[in-house]
Amino acid sequence: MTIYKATTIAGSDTSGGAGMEADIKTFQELGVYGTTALTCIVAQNPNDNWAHEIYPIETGVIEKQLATILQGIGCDAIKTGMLGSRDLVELVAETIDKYKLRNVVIDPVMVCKGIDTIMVPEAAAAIKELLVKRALVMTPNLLEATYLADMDGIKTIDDMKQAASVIHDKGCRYVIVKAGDRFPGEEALEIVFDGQKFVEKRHPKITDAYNHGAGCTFSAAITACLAKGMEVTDALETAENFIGPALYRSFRLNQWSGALRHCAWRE
Ligand code: PXL
Repeated sequence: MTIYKATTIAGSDTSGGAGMEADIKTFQELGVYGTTALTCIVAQNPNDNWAHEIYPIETGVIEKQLATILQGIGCDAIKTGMLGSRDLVELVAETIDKYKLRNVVIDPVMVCKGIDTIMVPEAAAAIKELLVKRALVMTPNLLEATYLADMDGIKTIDDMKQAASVIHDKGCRYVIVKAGDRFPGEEALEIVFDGQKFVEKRHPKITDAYNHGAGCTFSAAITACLAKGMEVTDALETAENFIGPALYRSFRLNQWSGALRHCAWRE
């Protein structure tokens, strides 16, 4: 039996809903063996309104983890999550080239829920410069897409298409711009662009869901499917079918946060 393997280069969300925890739960659910190169630890402070405190891991240690995985084990697909410095983004770019990685999913984590500004501008600039052109798939939300496409803002579907097109022109093969629940109306929207045609994906908005970790889970599901040899469009379809139930069955953790239910698709 072939065991397919997926790798995530991501931060640890101690609360368990996002980051590498979301990624390996998703890999596991989709039948793929997961490995992790940890970039930082995020602790949430219960004495300070669940404020996210980020503790970075030295780049040299991340390099060691990547050697363990890529030199020592191998992987069929790889994704990135929170990359908090230019140094680290450079390391990821070098690693993609060194190991000739093809199934590369870049989730350009630049903002966290509730914070609408780019967290680390140098890292974001490096992602735009070095990772967009190395990505098979990118999954920006509206803020990230605005930044990556050098736009002033995204307010309409046409704006989303324009952003997807600009990001594609920078070298990424498939761009998925996620509006999530940010647009008014009954539907959550994604625009997918492969350089040829725009596909509008619409899903019923899941109101009242705890969506912490949804972005990580979605890109991890795409990565798991690519690891299994699926085409991008099929991987995307499966990821959508995976995230829907996980959101519907999301649950409260405490007064500040909740989490997706990663096993909901099989219940
Ligand atoms: O959802 C963005 C995200 C990614 N990675 C880590 C996180 C978060 C948000 O909290 O903690 C490690």
